[in-house]
Amino acid sequence: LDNNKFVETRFGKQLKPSSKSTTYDDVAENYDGQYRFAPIQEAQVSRAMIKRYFETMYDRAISDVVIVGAGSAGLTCAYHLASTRPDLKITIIEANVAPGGGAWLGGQLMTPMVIRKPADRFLQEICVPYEDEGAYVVVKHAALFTSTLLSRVLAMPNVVMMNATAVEDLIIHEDHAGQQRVAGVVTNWTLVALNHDTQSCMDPNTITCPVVVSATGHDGPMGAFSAKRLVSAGLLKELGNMRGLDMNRSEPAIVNNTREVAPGLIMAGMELSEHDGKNRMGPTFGGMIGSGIKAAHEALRVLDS
Ligand code: AHZ
Repeated sequence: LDNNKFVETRFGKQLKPSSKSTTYDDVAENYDGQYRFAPIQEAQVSRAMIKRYFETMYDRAISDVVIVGAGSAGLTCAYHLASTRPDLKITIIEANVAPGGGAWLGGQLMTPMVIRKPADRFLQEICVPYEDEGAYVVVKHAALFTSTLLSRVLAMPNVVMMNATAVEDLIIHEDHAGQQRVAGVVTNWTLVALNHDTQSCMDPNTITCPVVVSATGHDGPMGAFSAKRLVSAGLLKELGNMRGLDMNRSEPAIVNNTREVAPGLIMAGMELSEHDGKNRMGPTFGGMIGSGIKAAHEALRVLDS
């Protein structure tokens, strides 16, 4: 990296903004009136991606924290963890091609996003503008929140995100006293994970880590993954199942109960509603922010214990 081109900000190293805007004419002027690109060979493109991606996979096969699910809870957790502890290797696994979970819209395909106080403080921290309505604030488009948070998280040097990759199992070790402990995740390309019944052998990969944060949302095609796996693995008797919508009960309940639900496994966001049997809140996102921050604190507590 040419360090002269970057500035240190509180969000990490960022490109210095250019003093003048780039126009077509500026660029074309330097190339006889034609906009030309520097030449490249196709293999260079492949190698540029392959080298970095597989070196990253090699490195992150041992991570400090794996966050499963890049929705509002998982991303908030990643931001808080990565910014407080730049020394930690934080790896986010997201089953979808597009990270962000349900936070691209405010509710029922409508764009404004409602966040109840005091979670507005997180918007100030990551510099997302909003309208103040007293007890709650409104961001003009949920995508402004999610894209800003994503860019902050991905700019941090200690964060890696692997999209289109599903966690399809947990690594569960047993110590000499017979105590079971989550010790990492089992991953596969999402397309492979969805096609296990059509092919005979598509073995998965693994990432080991002392702490997994699961934030896979409420039940759906892939959601509540770890909660359901805890049941089938015998670590949880039965799912609590998400209860009906009650904004006033649900948000504090999700935040305050964000915790290590099994040794080595912290659960955050709406996945917890399925685990514990808590109410949903619908399109108010303060609970997801609070839960993500609490999950980061819990992860640090487990790492430091
Ligand atoms: O793709 C999923 C989404 O991006 C991802 N995910 C799920 N299973 C996965 C797996 N491996 C990897 N096995 C997986 N990734 O997890 C993300 C979950 O994001 P979300 O937005 O669904 O959950 P959240 O808990 O961060 O936010 C919930 C938002 C809701 S739902 C709700 C209601 O229904 O009442 N209210 C709010 C605020």
